[in-house]
Amino acid sequence: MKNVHSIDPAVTKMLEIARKQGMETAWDRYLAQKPQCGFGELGICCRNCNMGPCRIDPFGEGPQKGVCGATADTIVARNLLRMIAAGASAHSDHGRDVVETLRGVGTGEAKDYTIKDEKKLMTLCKEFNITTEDKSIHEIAQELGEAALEEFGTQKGYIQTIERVPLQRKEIWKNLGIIPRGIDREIVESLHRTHMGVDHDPASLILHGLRCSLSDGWGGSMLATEFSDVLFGTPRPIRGQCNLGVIREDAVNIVVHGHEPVLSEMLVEAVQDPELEALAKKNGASGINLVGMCCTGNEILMRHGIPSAGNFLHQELAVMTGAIEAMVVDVQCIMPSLAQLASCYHTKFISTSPKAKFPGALHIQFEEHHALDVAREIVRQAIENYPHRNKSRVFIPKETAEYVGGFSVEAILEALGGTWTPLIEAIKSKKIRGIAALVGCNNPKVTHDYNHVNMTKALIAQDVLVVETGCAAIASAKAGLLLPETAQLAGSGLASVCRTLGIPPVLHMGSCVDISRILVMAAAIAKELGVDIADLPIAGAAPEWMSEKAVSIGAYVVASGIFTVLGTVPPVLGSKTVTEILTQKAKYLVGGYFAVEPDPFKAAELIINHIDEKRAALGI
Ligand code: BF8
Ligand code: SF4
Repeated sequence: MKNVHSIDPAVTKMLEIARKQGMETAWDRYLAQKPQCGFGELGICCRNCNMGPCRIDPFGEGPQKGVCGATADTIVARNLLRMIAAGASAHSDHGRDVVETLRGVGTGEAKDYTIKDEKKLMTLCKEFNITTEDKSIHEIAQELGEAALEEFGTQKGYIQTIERVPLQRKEIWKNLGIIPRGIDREIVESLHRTHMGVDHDPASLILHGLRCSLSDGWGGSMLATEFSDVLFGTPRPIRGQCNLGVIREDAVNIVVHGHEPVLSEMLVEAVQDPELEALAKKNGASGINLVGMCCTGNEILMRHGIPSAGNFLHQELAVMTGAIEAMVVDVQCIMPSLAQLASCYHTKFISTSPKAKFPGALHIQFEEHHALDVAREIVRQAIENYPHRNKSRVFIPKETAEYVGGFSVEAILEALGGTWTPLIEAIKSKKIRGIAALVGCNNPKVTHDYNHVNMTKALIAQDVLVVETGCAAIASAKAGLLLPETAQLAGSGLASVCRTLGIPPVLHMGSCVDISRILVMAAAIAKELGVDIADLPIAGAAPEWMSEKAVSIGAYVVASGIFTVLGTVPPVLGSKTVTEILTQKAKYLVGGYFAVEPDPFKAAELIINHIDEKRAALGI
């Protein structure tokens, strides 16, 4: 699909507003960047030392080596490893903040947080070999928090959550030497290996990339998910509204955008404060309307049914409605353009993380030891900004869609009646042909939401149960695909399972760190069947990915044995060797491998063929 920015009518309307008001968006800046640097696209430029920058001539006429002698293979593999390390560090640092909050609950420092899922707390204690008898809940939380913090720098040789992996998989990792030894360690070693003059062998660099990514998927991200569940509750199915139409003309609108639920959960609490509610009314508003965006939006959507104003490419458009009193952000996927854009409206752009500052933003630092006070101050600032809204500039597109989110592994198990057997039976009888995980971002290189929505539809039509996270899940929510009624778009087998269980054919499993939920589910099904994850009729896809986190995700999904289709081209094609390892050799090494397919219908076919192959091998 060419020359169309988005399939979402709300986006099309807002882009018209942007044009009329002379506002610039990511789509404009993308066009201004074209043609994008060919060396960068192929991954063959290196700035890792000051003898460079160096680049390799892709046509074979110019230089084929950097000043140090590094070849295209080395440069591409090094760049890829750095992307993985950056992605893994983002997820894992998020995980660390959540774990620290739990420890803070234990010590009493994080006094505004509580423990919402004691059962999960106890289960995790068992996993981390922590005894709980005769200990208070606070002592337990502190001890578990400290044990989990150790995982980042553990010296015991491997991270604890690796025990969740089926034995066959662990054996593969052991033989390849890629069991992650500690979360921070793998990231640090990635930077060491890619420093000038260290690791130059593309296979060695990629193997370490897999190890580093595993410390994210089975480590940092998994801790983020599990500890968020302990603190904020394990999600259960919940209904809500989605898209820019959730912004209200008569209310104080606060958008919370970014990733860490440690902030968004406190805002959820603060907006319920009767005093602030009264202040909003005093300032002429009907109330306070908190809406989410991107993954932090997913976190509060999953647990509270808070409306989501949209996915990654909606962030600028939300400000352009002219009805946002505060855009509150923490970390990751926040466009720095928001600062200047907000200054063209009355919107306060409020940064909160000591790690993420933006020139032009109002910085109100979020501190976990007085979290609720900070959240209240942010809400107060938003309320007091309401009278500054220029009503003549307000345009809110009407589009909203209903969704059902909240499918944690626990919720799926409950829907199945407490065991995996009904799901496994449905797979065996081919009512469910297989499972596909669609995850990842938006990217102005491709028509917004087009790949997500069309791939999802194509897969469910062929009886593939789709599980989603991140901006992919929001795309489906906006398209109305996250509803039990969507069963009518599914093949007859999948539709019958959905009707029996009362679930949608597309399950929203959370934010991007919650891809760890998908791993846990895959591991559980594999263990139940007595096979490796790589033997299951499952696949992954990132149809519109853009972030380095997505690179880490792709790597750990593949390393976990799962075939993965990418919808935008990764910067690796400058090396035949690296491309071959990722798309072919990986299959023999770890079971999973990558394919690149920008067409969502063809990508769905690749997944279905893969699922059928796996079914045949299992004899089902
Ligand atoms: O972690 S899907 S654009 S919001 S990176 Fe970002 Fe991509 Fe959205 Fe969440 Ni994930
Ligand atoms: Fe060039 Fe080698 Fe330095 Fe990279 S590490 S910039 S290829 S000299």
